[in-house]
Amino acid sequence: MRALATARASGRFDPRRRATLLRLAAAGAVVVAGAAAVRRPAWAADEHVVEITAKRFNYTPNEVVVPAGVPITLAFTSIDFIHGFNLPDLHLRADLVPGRVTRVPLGPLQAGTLDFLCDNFCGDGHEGMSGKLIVKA
Ligand SMILES: [Cu+2]
Repeated sequence: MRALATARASGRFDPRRRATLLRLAAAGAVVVAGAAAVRRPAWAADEHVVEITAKRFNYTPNEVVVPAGVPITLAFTSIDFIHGFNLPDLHLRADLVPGRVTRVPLGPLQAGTLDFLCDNFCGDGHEGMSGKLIVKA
């Protein structure tokens, strides 16, 4: 876009250049759409990933045990609603949009138990939609 603006400002605007820029923008849109269609990203080899499914009105699993001192990533898939993930002790939250994997990197954690919950109202059982992240030394 900067090239287009520069060309306009200088009075040297070339219609062929505009067509090329439009083709590049269209190609970029196709690449972005293709990346969004990839449902499950590849994890790095040293990443401790826990996959969790969100569904009215629970997380599966709803108790997760992870090792302390190792970078942890939670990978959520919602199957029916834009549920929330809120981990108050770490001041973290995310929207869990159906059809995509929502990665929540937590970094290395100290031993203890952290509670998490859904913070998007998802129906009559919403208040009970919660889980525990148990970090073991
Ligand atoms: Cu909810």
